[in-house]
Amino acid sequence: MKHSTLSQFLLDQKLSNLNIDNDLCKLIESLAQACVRISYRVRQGALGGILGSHGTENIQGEVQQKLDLISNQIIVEGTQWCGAVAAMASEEEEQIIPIPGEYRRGNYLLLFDPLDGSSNIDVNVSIGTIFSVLEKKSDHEQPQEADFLQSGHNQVAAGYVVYGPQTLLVITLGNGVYSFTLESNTSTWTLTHENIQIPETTSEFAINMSNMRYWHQPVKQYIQDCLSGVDGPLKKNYNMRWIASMVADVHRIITRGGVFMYPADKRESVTKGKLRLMYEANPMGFVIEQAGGLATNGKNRILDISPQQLHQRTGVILGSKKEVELITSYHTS
Ligand code: P6P
Repeated sequence: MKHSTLSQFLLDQKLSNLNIDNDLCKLIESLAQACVRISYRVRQGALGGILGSHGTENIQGEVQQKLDLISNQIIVEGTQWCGAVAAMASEEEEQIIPIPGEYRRGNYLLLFDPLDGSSNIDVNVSIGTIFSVLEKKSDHEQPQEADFLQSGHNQVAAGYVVYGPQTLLVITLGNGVYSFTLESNTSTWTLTHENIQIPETTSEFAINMSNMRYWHQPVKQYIQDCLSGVDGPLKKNYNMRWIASMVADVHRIITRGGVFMYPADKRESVTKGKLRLMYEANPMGFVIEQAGGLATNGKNRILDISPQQLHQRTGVILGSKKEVELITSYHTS
């Protein structure tokens, strides 16, 4: 594999795929450079005054960390000028974000969770940025929220950046999943993994076990069967991981297999799930499917969910194809 840069990769993708135009390449490149700046701020930690709470709440009623808002601003300011975006939507802002009048508007809608895993910021555990790109289908000069409410199978690009021991950009443009490693001294994204494929089977699940008393029966039964090990109905011993940063858990899964589960449960605030459909479940679902895995809400394909609200939540079960199929069988039997 020739170690090409993100720019060379995007040019190759554009030359080999008519659906990929200059504007999409410009959007991805400006977003990737914004994430270089986020990576720098993340690594500053206490030296950069970025730790701790901002003292405000987002639309979800969650306390916003300083780095949530810093990252949000970096992405907005880092992409609004590129001429490819019609409007944006962020986990951190209730309303859609228009493009200021001085910039050319393009036809792409950018949705993002600027910093996922905020509870891990102050304890130096991997966090990430998640992004999704749709095309504006209407002829609205100024996009409206309704323009964003498209099913995940309409995405033209999606991916994430994980700020961990390495800073990695993982992206799909609908033709496979590719990973780039940031060379921070030169701010260069270098292609280091191509056509990533998730192992179809696994013996590793990721779920927050402290919520067990709230789970519906299918999830409870599946986890109990996993814990029964080689003497139980699944006839193998399972391992468990839970990082509480979806980006880090998903990256482990596309690297070595596994399943990630944040199901809807009996808590009033989680009856529809905890994770957000438009800028967490949909982009991760696109990446997972492009890498040969499956992504459901327990019963239905995530990418086929028809969104009703910008910040709506969904249950998420995603990862190794055969294990997600097994978990689905617990929900449909
Ligand atoms: P819990 C982070 O806040 C997040 O949105 C995901 O990244 C993560 O998987 C999940 O929530 C963790 O939730 O309830 O275990 O803290």
